[in-house]
Amino acid sequence: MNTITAKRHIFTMLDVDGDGIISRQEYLARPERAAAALGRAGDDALLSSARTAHERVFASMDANGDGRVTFAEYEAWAGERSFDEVCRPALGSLFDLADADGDGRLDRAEFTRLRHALGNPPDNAREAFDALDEDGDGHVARDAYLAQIRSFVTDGSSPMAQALHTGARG
Ligand SMILES: [Ca+2]
Ligand SMILES: [Ca+2]
Ligand SMILES: [Ca+2]
Repeated sequence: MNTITAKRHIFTMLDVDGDGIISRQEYLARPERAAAALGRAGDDALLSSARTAHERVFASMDANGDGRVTFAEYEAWAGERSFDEVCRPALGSLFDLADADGDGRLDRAEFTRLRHALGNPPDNAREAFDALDEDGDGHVARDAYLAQIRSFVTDGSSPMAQALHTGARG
């Protein structure tokens, strides 16, 4: 998969209503939806961090500040630098919401709940987990998880790109 295809997949996943725009509301609903599905209360400290991280991502993506991110804006923005500076904390914050026992790793149940919370199809959850759990110990570490998403976002080359919970398929 090339970079533009990977970006297109991610953009489509974030444009929940399919109108060709990632609205501020659509994007900021992600941590809320994840927290609700993962049983986190509205005043959970991890949810506060997730909200802040997502606000930062949206402000960074929305180059002209009109509250709407077009594909042109997204495409120009997405890359290694934006991933490391603003995406990584947001994705990490979702990981932390899902890490129920706080050990810095997701087991299969935690991982599956996170995917579900972010609206990914359940059919390939097993394959996705197996691909990420490279040493087969039943856990996916935070760094490994974020590194896989980074490689997909920045060069489209993650070995299990279609199964990552970025929602990308194909
Ligand atoms: Ca939309
Ligand atoms: Ca905009
Ligand atoms: Ca855990």
